[in-house]
Amino acid sequence: MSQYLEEESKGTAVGAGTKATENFQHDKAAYEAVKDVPKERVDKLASRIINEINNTVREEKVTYAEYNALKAWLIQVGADGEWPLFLDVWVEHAVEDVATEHREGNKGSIEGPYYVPNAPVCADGKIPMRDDEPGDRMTWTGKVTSTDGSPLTDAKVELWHADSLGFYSQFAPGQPEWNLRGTFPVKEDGSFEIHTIKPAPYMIPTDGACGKLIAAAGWHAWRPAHLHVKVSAPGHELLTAQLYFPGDEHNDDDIASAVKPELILDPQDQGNGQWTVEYGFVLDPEKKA
Ligand code: MBD
Ligand code: FE
Repeated sequence: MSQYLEEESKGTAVGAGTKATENFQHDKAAYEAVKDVPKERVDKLASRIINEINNTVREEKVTYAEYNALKAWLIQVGADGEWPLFLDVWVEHAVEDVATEHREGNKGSIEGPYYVPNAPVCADGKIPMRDDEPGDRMTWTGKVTSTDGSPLTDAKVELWHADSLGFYSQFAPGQPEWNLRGTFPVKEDGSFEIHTIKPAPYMIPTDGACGKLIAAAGWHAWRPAHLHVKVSAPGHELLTAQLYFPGDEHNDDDIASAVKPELILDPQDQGNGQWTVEYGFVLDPEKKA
């Protein structure tokens, strides 16, 4: 266990941030998706955000020293590769609320900066982990259905989460490439059974620009323990969500504001470090244009 901590804790904000930034930039879809947005829309959004900043400056009488500190800090966010972290922690939750407010099915939550597509398919239900992976074992059963209750027999659940030390594979050193990342196709009846570990509370990197802001403002850097999922099925809206654990002290003050009561699990302690939990997903059919 301490052998893992030593290796994994060599990770830095710049390391995780650089990887998150590179991964995002490999997805060239970001600009493509807005290529038909009219300039009136861009004008409105950009003007509103700039005006909000100017209003804050005037109302709070922001000094040159503060303005220069902001400039230095923004430059550092980029240098540390922390724009994905900054945006996903402090902005994405509002975007997610807007994007999913029409849904009748499952509540979702933010994706965050550490998703990697195409995780190995685990037909046996076992997520990739080290032989001596630290942490309690958890067997998770559930079913994927449509909003009308019918099972979605071609659904798949992609699961990714931190290890028991709070590190994500591919973003901190020391873990196998796909550690605690897997793709789980459901069975013929839409059900799934996944074997993984219970993750630990997660502290966002504190040694980069985001950590500097958190320290300067007297905030904390914690997210509650969480499992990330993407659940998909043909003809249905992709569900991106996170699942949480009852009693976590950060469920009520998640730095990323991404906890919803519907997403808190009810795990059962089977003793000897073994847990079971039941949680299924309800997907909304895609609206026909
Ligand atoms: C995470 O693991 C996470 O889920 C979010 C939203 C931000 C930073 C790290
Ligand atoms: Fe996370």
